Amino acid sequence: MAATVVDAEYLKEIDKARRDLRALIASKNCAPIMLRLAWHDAGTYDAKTKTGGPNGSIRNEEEFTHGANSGLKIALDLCEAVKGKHPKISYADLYQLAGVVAVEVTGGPDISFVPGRKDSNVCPKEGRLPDAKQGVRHLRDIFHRMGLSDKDIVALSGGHTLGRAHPERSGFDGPWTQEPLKFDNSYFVELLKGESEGLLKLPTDNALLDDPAFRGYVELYAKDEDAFFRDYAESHKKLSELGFNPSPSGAKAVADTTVLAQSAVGVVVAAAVVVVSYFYELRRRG
Ligand code: TBV
Repeated sequence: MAATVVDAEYLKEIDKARRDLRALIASKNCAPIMLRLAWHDAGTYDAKTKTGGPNGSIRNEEEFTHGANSGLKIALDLCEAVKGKHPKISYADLYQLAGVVAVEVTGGPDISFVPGRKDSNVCPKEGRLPDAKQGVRHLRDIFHRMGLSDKDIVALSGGHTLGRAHPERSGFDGPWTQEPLKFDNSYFVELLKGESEGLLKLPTDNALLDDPAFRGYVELYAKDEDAFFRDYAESHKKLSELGFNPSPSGAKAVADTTVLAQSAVGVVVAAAVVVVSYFYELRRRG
């Protein structure tokens, strides 16, 4: 594993990469597949063995050729352009940043992003991501293995507000919502409406209606978009940090820049006060 040292310079690169990702995602309309990439790198995590997770291993052919990752080479290649401009940034950070930006630029909630993930070349064995053809038991097995909760399962499923299934990738076809490039709570509204012409329901989508605990969250999120955005942002952050303990230096670097920014504001305000009092004094004397 290559170390990822989060210092002021690294944070500056993260900020630039964030801007490049905004422009890339807006111009290519690729928010959905970027979100799917972030999820598939992170979603291999196993809390017991502390293996898998958001560590960039999906960039290796051994992993991106897993059946569940079909089509994701497109997203990996798009990220490569940003990596080329900001080589310091780990792939692990880059893919998670792309996921956060994808949600942001399509109108979803802001998700707090802490950098410092290390890259790994150790690919998990195939079969850790969920299988769309299964039901409630399977969803719980997979997400609880990651250390995520029932609420996380439902909130994250709302990610299907973006994008569509492609017959040549998964064998399924169609979008989940009427506006697949807008991040909102329509996934849950459509799910409760039942089958509608042209929209997709996977067996795992319908499973969210079969279980009373899941269904409670579906109903909440369908009628309260603020609740969905709040829970989604929290669950997405958890997913993006599975097995990642931000180093004190990383957290400190983030805090330092905040303090720096605050001091900068302080200096500007102080200077303005001096200038204003100077002119005030001039007028009073003149
Ligand atoms: C695409 C299924 C984000 N997800 C997607 C496809 C399928 C699934 C279509 C792929 C294709 O043909 O292009 C079959 N993904 C699943 C299933 C699970 C799964 C069944 C099981 C739980 N999805 C997701 C989470 C997130 C996504 C947690 C993100 C937070 N997935 C996602 C997007 C797209 C897919 C945005 O899994 C559209 C990509 C829990 C595109 O348009 O290219 C919701 C949940 O993980 C199911």
